[in-house]
Amino acid sequence: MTEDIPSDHPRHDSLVTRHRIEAGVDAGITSRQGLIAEGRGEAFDYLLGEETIPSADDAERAAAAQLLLAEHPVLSVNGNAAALVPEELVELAETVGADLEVNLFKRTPARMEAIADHLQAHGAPDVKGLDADERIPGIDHERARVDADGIYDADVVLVPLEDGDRAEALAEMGKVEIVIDLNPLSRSPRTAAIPVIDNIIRAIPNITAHARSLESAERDELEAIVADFDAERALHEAEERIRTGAGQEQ
Ligand code: PTJ
Repeated sequence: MTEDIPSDHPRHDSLVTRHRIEAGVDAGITSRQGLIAEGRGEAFDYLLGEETIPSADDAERAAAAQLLLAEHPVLSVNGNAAALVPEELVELAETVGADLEVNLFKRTPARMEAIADHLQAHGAPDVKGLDADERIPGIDHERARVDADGIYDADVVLVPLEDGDRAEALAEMGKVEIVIDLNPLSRSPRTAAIPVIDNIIRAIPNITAHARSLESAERDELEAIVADFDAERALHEAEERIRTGAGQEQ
């Protein structure tokens, strides 16, 4: 179905996203709440002009540098991320040497299995999250359950479309968080070291592209990219774009 949408259609990304989420719900990957989250995301994306704004591109480059610097990076995957960008997540994990771990807000064994199988069908050699032999302290909920040798052990975690409580708890654990979220006012990107205010369907391939171009960079160059990134400014510029449309072609 998504193949039928011409790439120059003015609402291309939005329509692709919507169709993938619908298919994710039908396949038992995405929760029904995921449909609501998608609607919320679409509204913000519309206001952002459905494009990667310059400050989001900077954030995506900083995210790539941070993932390359990490000792143990982990990409956290929920039902929306799995439906929207399974192959792209596998490619990013491979490019930066990260683990993929399924972590769900609405955790059920059936969804955990379906998402792990879906990622494996898209080329993931190994998917974490099913052991769930550790807990994130400070969260009294199923989404606290993580793998001891996955998110629990990670120094850098990429968390797309996250809820604020878990984002805060991961930050409390001292993890460097990269959060992808279209809403710059949401608590999770505000907690992140690197907030990426962009649609996940554009953000993940762009982080991978940056990581590929930085693959042979020295550590001090990568460290400088991360140090130069200004999270407050990135949030502010996204909010400005949403409120005023500044920078958008009319
Ligand atoms: O699969 P589960 O059970 O782990 O549940 C996942 C969802 C996303 C349903 C759950 O975490 C949830 O309810 O999230 P929220 O609180 O609705 O937050 C989702 C955030 O993601 C909102 O701020 C949306 O604006 C944003 N968002 C939605 N679609 C996209 C997005 N951000 C980036 N790209 C998108 N395509």
